[in-house]
Amino acid sequence: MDLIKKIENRRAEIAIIGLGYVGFPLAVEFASKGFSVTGIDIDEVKVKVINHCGSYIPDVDPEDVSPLVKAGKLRATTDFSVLSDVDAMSICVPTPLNKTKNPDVSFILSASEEIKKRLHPGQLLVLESTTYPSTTEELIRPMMEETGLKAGKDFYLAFSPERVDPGNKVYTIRNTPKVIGACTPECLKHAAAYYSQIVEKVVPVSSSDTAEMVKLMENTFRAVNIALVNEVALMCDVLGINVWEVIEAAASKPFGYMPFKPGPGLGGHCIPIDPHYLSWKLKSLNYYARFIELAGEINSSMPAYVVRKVIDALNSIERSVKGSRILVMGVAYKKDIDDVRESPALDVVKLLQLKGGEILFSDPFVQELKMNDKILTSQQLTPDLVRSTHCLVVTTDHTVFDYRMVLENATMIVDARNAFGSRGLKSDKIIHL
Ligand code: SAJ
Repeated sequence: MDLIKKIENRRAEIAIIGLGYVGFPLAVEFASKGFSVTGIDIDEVKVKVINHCGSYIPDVDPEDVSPLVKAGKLRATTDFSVLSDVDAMSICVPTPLNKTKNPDVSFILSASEEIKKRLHPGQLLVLESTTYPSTTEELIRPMMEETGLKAGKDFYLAFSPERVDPGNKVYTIRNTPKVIGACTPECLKHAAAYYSQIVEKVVPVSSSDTAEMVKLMENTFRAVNIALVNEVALMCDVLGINVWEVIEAAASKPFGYMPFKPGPGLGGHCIPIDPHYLSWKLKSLNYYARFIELAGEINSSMPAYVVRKVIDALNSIERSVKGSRILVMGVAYKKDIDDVRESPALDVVKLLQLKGGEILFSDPFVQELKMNDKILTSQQLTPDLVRSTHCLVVTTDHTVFDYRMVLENATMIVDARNAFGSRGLKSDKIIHL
């Protein structure tokens, strides 16, 4: 039976390589549609949790995992040899930056090597990991065609960017349109048939390069606009204007404007990283992506700006950072999630520690942090604890915090997220961005 038929009657065997915040939900989605899905990850802990019907991703409910595992529709393994028996696979491995802020596609390459060993006619491969334009066409395609098999004839190859927004309850895999670009029309047809089983809308584009660029455009758009609004915060500070009032009023414009908010910097595994994949690729083609580089400079200067606000706050009560007890509220990279990757709050903690402050943190989603060789554990936010501090810093505005209690008991507060102002809580002891 040909692959499209197998996909359409959900008989295709599927593998999802990489079971992180992209791969694990994707595996669950395909399995819940009736496909037999094998998740592959190098992390044995992830594999064990899944095979025991559990979940380590807040957006994936164990209640959804359990029936799928018990029905034999979903399983996980560290063994890539299963790829010999699958018909279609999505590669969802990380694409970080290395120490010199250059793209690290080693995870894509090692997954591709494993696929190549088992590549056989009739298989569909889709890369989902965010990467620079030409990765699919110039890196993966030649690797696979070294086997003698041809893309579009013997196997099918496409790129389809992930659009997972961790914690977003409104937009899920199902109702988020899926962009797909492929190496040949036949490849596109197969990839579209594959994803049409789990998403409402597929958005085909003319090539895998185009699809790779779509994703980078989306995330560069965010990084640049966040940098712009961060610079507006710096300008308003100089002008003595409340930037939050400016932003709120600007957002009343019903067209031609999109509200972004200043903050302590840019966190997460995508927005701070993806644009540098684009600027790196362009540099190799002698083009300097000025907006991306400038946005990076501004966004990464925000933690130090927050620390300057803490110094001002302590100064107003004739204290220095050294010898003061400072509590950081929220260390995840954005509110109501547990992920601390690239979180600017970590930079704020590090900088304050280096200035000699006694730094505590409170984050209901994060139990402990290892900072400057110190292990910090999350503190319960109680009136006594708040009273015992000289200054609190809101770096992540988790919904669950009791802002009113904090305001009643705090000496000074630096609010990097307008967490108090947005709740109508005003006071002279609050210094905002
Ligand atoms: N941030 C601001 N101001 C803003 C918006 C965000 O400072 O106005 C900060 C956040 O606090 C966070 C960082 O930027 O530290 C990234 O925030 P994000 O909302 O972009 O969240 P991510 O990185 O978890 O997810 C994004 C997706 N988010 C949205 O579209 C809202 C989406 O861009 C991608 O699907 C995803 O990255 C990805 O995986 O590429």
